[in-house]
Amino acid sequence: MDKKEIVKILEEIGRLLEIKGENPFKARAYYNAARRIEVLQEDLTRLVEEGRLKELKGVGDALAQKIETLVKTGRLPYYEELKASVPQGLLEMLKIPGMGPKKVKTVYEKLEITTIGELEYACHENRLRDLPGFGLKTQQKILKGIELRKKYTERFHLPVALEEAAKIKRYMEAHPAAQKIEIAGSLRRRKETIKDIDLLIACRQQDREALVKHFVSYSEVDAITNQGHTKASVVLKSGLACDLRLVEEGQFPFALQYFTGSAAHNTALRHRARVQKLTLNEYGLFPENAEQSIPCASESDVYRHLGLAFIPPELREDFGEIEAAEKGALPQLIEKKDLKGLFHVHTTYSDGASSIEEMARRAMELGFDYIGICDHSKAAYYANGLSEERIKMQHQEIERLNEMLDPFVILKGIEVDILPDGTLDYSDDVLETFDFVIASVHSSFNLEEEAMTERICRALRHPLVNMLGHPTGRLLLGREPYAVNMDKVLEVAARFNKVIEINANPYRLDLDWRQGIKAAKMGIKVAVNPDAHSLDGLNDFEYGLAIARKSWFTASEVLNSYSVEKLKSFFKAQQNAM
Ligand code: DGT
Ligand code: CA
Ligand code: ZN
Repeated sequence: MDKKEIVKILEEIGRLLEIKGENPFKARAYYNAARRIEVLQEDLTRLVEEGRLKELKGVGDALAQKIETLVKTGRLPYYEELKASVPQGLLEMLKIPGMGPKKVKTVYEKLEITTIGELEYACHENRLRDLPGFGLKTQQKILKGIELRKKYTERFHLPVALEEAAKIKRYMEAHPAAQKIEIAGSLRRRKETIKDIDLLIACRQQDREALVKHFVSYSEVDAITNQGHTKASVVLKSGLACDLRLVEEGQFPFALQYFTGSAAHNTALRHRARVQKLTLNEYGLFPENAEQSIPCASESDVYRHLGLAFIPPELREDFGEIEAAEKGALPQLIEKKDLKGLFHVHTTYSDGASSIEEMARRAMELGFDYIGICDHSKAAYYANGLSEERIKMQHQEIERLNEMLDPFVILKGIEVDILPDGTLDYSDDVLETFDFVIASVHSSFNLEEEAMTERICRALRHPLVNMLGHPTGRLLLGREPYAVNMDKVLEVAARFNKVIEINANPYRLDLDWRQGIKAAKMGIKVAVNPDAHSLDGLNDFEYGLAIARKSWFTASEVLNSYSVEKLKSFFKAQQNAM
């Protein structure tokens, strides 16, 4: 092991000791030893062999022995054990500018944060701002650092990708040679994360060069990775890549179908074409031995010629959509116009940034008839969870606002913590004062699968629980779901007529749509919940709506399509059914 590596390990030991909150002198001794070795003129191995390590200032017996072990064996059990004793994400967090060991220790201890993804989420929820030694400036700096780091990761959250795609689409549309233009790929399918933007344009052959040139000259382009006659690729300043493909107008429907994917859907579709003695590719749909494609004016035409109903892009994942399209059994997917209200809205009563009235008025502006306020319960002390006393205050305020804002309705909800044993942190007589109750897991993420599953199922069986919040706790690109058997959870939800949340926050999108498809088949109801912590957060419902569609949901199984009256009786019926 060379000197550089040894220096690195000694420094890391120092940082680990700091994160663990050990005696500061101990950490400092390691930093000091690292410095001494770094500037050492002599050969370190010789120093070890001659037993002269202790000549280095500040290096005592114990430290000398550890360095010796490192030099001689290339390993140090003490270091390995130390490293294994803290979550790995904490060390990664140190790479974020502004995050020193002390700060890492603070967020770990106070907020149970163990990954960069969780840290990012906590910044968005203003959780760091109020921690000792932090503040708004620090929080902003950390968030900026995380965003910079993300530029070099592989996949992106939906909002960034959608925004970048919309901008570049507008930019390309402004060119007179673009006849048709569409975003294809995973973005059009509303996958939960996106690798790159696939942009498709129809133009005349003689205009291709000009369009490629226009594309690579876009002001947001950071690097050009490919520039050809019919395609070009760039990396945008945000780190997101964008592929452009140019086709003739007649090929556009086929190319759009092809580049929308998914690859699995396309493979299945090509298979089907072959059975019908047709060849399907990005250029057309060709009968056997034919040079000319069957003309199609739209994607619907392409599907029609294959004997299929039009398959909405969100469903093109090879999850049974082709069979359903053949039988005319595709669901009538929920649409924006079906949504009458939103649940799971936080306010300044807990960790939200706006008042109940502000949230309500924004929801009215968005055209909704009601919102369900769901602040945190008392176990969520880090989020200023509500004491029984403050619940009463909040309910009085809601009643006053309801008189003022009529016919708009504010529902009294709560996001109650599911404690590790599956009980809730309010008594039944408190829970009864709400119009509805969402139960969520916010702590002890590390339970074994069986214990976690029973924890959640137990909460779901509680007669006063109406919905399960963010069922797996995942943070997209940030934190894995906790170990939970979702099949069992869905079974319990189906049996007791409980609603599963589709958390619409683009960092969560939890329930995952793959589970969502199962839930829809089982007749389980879902709610598209923005989990809004600010006025703008209300708009997140759009992402949740996309996931509800991607999960094959029709309006009738999505709670947000209910009127207030229907909702109230539904919630009552849920409780009485138990
Ligand atoms: P992403 O970019 O990873 O978020 O997901 P996609 O689906 O956008 O994947 P991408 O960008 O690699 O390709 C866009 C579409 O092009 C893909 O959904 C289907 C089509 N495609 C690309 N390569 C192939 C392929 O090798 N086979 C088939 N069947 N389709 C392909
Ligand atoms: Ca793509
Ligand atoms: Zn929550």
